[in-house]
Amino acid sequence: MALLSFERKYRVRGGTLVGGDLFDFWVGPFYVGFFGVTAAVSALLGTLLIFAAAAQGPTWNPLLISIDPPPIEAGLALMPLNEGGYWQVITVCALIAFGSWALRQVEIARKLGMGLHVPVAFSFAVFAYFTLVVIRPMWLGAWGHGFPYGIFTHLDWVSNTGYQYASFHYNPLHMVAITFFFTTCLALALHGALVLSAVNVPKDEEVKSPEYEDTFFRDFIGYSIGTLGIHRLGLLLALNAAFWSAMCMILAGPLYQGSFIEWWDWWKSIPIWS
Ligand code: UQ2
Repeated sequence: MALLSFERKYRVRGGTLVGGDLFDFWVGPFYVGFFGVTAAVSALLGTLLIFAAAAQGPTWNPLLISIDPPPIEAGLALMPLNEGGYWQVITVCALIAFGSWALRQVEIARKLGMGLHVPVAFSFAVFAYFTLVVIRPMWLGAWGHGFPYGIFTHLDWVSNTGYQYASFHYNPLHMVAITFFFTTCLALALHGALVLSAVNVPKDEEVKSPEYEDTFFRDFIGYSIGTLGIHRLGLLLALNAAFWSAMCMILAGPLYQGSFIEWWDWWKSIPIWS
């Protein structure tokens, strides 16, 4: 791929965390870096292990393939490949790949003198995955509490894990997480619509300036959060959605084992109501 004219200015040396100049180069449009190498190797190895594990199973139907964690009885032991070991090494590969991906983002941000918002944001997603497959299983004392790597089987896991606590929609932190997801959608819908309404103008017509965007919302609800503010809000909402998703799974199991419907009994029985 040809170097775009403006790319020369941005393809600058340095900013690496590891390896100095050794991996400081591009392959086509992609920056490599030390963590590009570790990401590629761990992603490739993890994918090959998924195929190897699938080959041990009874089906190649993509919907039915499942790579299961060890049985609960195995506790936190390292297991032979066919007894949950594949799941364990695939999980390690995934975490190395995700961690490398985040650190590669850090290197690119440093190279360009930008903030670390992207790697920080991505890390919240990795943290949510880490919570499900490492923190919660270790806290509960068995790798078997991790979710299986399969299309239908991970859905079964979500369903079964939910019903284990009677009704997961009564999990208060699940409520918080969902509220952040919904508000994220509201904010992105508002933002996308507002920007398009100002910028996606008919041919030969001049685009509207940000003052128009501000004015729309001042006319509409008496308040505009501003062009920078909406992005701060969006990031805050999205990070909270991921964070409270992880927290609701730490609540369910490690911190609370009963029914989430009954969890609310304290609220129904506080003296204010009687
Ligand atoms: C805004 C603004 C933008 C926006 C949006 C708003 C000019 C282009 C969408 C309006 C957003 C508000 C009032 C906050 C809504 C609050 C929640 C919790 C959804 O003012 O500045 O920039 O895109």
